[in-house]
Order: sequence, then C-alpha cells, then structure tokens
Amino acid sequence: MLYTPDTIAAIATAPGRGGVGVIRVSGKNLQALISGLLGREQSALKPRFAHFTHFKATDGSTVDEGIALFFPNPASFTGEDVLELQGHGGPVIMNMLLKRCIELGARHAEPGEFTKRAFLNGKLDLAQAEAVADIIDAQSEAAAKSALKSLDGAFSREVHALVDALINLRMLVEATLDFPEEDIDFLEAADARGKLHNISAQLARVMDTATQGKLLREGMHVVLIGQPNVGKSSLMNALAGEDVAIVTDIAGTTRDTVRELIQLDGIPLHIIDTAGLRDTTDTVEKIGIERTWVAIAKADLALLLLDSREGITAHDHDILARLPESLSVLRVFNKIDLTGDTAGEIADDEIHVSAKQGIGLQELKAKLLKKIGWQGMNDGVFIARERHLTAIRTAREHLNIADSSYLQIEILAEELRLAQNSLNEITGEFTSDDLLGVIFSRFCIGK
Ligand SMILES: Nc1nc2c(ncn2[C@@H]2O[C@H](COP(=O)(O)OP(=O)(O)OP(=O)(O)O)[C@@H](O)[C@H]2O)c(=O)[nH]1
Ligand SMILES: [Mg+2]
Repeated sequence: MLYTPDTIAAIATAPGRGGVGVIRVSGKNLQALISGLLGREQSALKPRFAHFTHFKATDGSTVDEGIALFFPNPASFTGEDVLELQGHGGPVIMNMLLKRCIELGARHAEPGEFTKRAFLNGKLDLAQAEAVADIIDAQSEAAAKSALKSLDGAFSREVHALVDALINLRMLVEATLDFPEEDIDFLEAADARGKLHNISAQLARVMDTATQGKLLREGMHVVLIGQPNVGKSSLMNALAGEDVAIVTDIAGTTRDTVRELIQLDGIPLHIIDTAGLRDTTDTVEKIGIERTWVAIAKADLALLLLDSREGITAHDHDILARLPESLSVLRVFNKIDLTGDTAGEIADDEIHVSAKQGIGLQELKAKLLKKIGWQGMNDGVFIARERHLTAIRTAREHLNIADSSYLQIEILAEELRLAQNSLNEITGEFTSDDLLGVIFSRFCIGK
C-alpha cells in the first residue's frame, strides 16, 4: 500500500538562473493537475518519455514551454505517480510554474519529502535515503563516491547479512527455549557459539568500514594549542593555504578562536587556531584563553605546538597535564629552520616542522590522517554517520553480553533480539517518527 496522503510539488533545481529548471510533482492521482497544466489527459503521456509541451495558466495562456516526463507508480523515485517538468531555469518562471501546480491542488513539499516518501513506500531503506542527502552535501569526490556506494546499498547489504545471520541464530536459541530438555547439547551440536563469534567478527569489520565512512562525511575537529608565539597561527595559515589568521611576533596576537575547513585526502578537517595559553592579566586575552579551553573540550585531536629551540618546557607540561585524558595529542616542534633539525616524524606522537618555511607539512598532513584513523580511500568505503555507529556499538554490546551469558538461554535469546533491533535501526525497519523528522528535515527542498 502506498503512503500517499496528498500531492506535493517543489522546484528541484538550485535557486538562481540556469539553462533548465526542474519542478517535481508527486502524488497518488495527478490526472487533474496534468490536464490543467498540459491540456492533455494523463493517459496521453507515454511513461518515462520526454513530451515537448506548453505549460498552461488557468486562462489557457502559456506560462512556459518545456518538457514533461511522467513516471507512473510504482516505477518512480517516490513510488507514487511523479510528474517532472523541465522549463526555463529562471527564478521567476520557475515560481510561476510552481504556483500553477499549487493552484491545481499540489502543496509545497517539505525538505526531503520526496525522499521520505521513497522510504515510506519501500523504494529505499533509511541508510540509502540518508545517502541521497550525503551525495548532495558531499564536499569531496571521495565523500560523493562513498555516498553513492551507500545509496547503491553497499552498507544496507552488510546490515541485512548480519540481521539474517542473527535471525538464524535466534531460531536455534528460541527452539531450545521451547524444548528445554534439549537445551545446551542442542546448541553445541549446531555450533551456536561459533555462529555468534562469526557474527561478532563480521560486525567488527562493518564497524571499521562505517568508522571510515563517518570520517569521510563528518571529518574531525583539530585544535592548535600551545604557548604564545610558538607559531599556531602560522601553521593554521600554512594548512589552509591562505592567511586566515593574523601572525605577528607579539606574544598574545590571537585572541579569538579562528576556524577553517580544509580537505585532506577527501576528509573534512575543521582546524581551530586558538589564543596562546599563558597567565595573563589582560581581560581580552583571558577571555580568549577561556575559549581555547572550550575548543579543546570539543576537539578530536590537539596539535600542541612547541618551539624547537626550547623543547617541551615546564609550562608545556602544565598544559599537557590539563588536557582531557581522552584527547589525542600530537606534539609539533615548530621553527626547525632556526635549529637545523630534520623535518618529519620524530616519534609516534612527535613531529618536526617549520610552519613559516612550509617544511615538513606533507609529513604533518599524513600524520594527521593517521592519527584520526583514516586508512585511505578504497572501493569498499561506504558513507556512514554517528547514528549508524551508535547502532553498531549497541549491537556489539548486546552480542558481548550474549556471549558471556551463553549458558543462560533466556538472557542469550533476549540479547540477540536486542542486537537485531539495533541493526534494524540503521536500515529503518525499526525507527521512531521523531528520528525520521530529524533525518529528513536536514534535506534540501525538492529532494
Ligand atoms: N623562523 C620561524 N619563525 C616562525 C615559524 N613559525 C612562526 N614563526 C614566527 O613566530 C612568530 C609568532 O607566530 P604566530 O603564528 O603568530 O604564533 P602564535 O602561536 O599564533 O602566537 P599567539 O597568537 O600569540 O599565541 C611570528 O613572528 C612568526 O613569523 C617558523 O617555522 N620559523
Ligand atoms: Mg596566533
């Protein structure tokens, strides 16, 4: 049964001028709209065929001329009847055409409503629907490619394979619940525990790939910290490739946090330059330093900049001691042009550079990617988001409990059921209306 409360319409192309503009209409019955707008019957429109036509106003005059394409249900994006109008891509003409569709009974579509209908009508699962938005929002080729993989179902297939394996295992376990006299021997004979371990191992692999996919989509927050004058703003500018932050030889130059988004190997990195950390009586600098600590609290990785001539001072040890324990830290010894040190890695968490001379920056970039866990783009990476990782983590916890309470069959059965529910959240077999609202409201209009 189709989920089709009413007919929706929206301009699908980006606002502004363009050669062609597209309006999309979706609903259960477009007969009246088609005859009012095109002056012909729906049955006169050959499915998925480009009809050159005039789009008509109420009085029969022409609003625009262009192409009409009709996709009868269920072979359409939404699964409903879909009419696509290609007119001249000017904002005025597009709005006139949209207004005409509204006059003929359609209503303005909400953001993501076409894709939401595709999901509700079973054309896409939730991970695929999210991938539609991720393709449109992609900031790098790598992100676009991996989003396309998710839309194609690469992620969903992994989840379905896991769910199928879980269902098989649950059938075994629940059969034991029904016939307690057979219990453990029966499970042993069917190698239930081996099956459970296989599922856990497979889930760990999916987690690994999804973590890469989330990195591609959401990137990481990297904060530049250290004492005044060590070269944080210089490094920020070197990484950004332009002068986004003010650099002077006056200690305490940077007061406010400065943010810049850069792409490394397709990974979006939010780099934050901060006020140097020191004791000060200057009111503005004090506020800046408070902001540095706020940025540190939100960061995934900190680059602690140090002056190579000084090494790690007592003051730097104080800074290190104050950092959150969970924060990953890379020590960057800067200004090696003044010491003659060799550029590049010193130890796992230490590197030599000169921000001013641009020395050691490639090594630093490679190290940054390694630190945040990026394994490099490969064909297997599909896009993912935090929501998916949370679901996988929860499923893993349930599988761990299932494993440790293996001999308590009722707990085992329940934990396997919960693990399956968590995985089903990814593809949307198990979701709340609130979650759907959050996901689709972030789409653009017309998609
Ligand atoms: N020789 C040399 N000088 C550098 C290098 N990096 C930065 N500097 C100089 O060090 C001084 C301070 O640089 P900034 O980038 O403003 O330092 P900062 O850490 O942002 O300082 P605050 O904003 O005051 O905390 C400037 O005169 C820079 O030109 C480097 O690699 N080599
Ligand atoms: Mg600075």
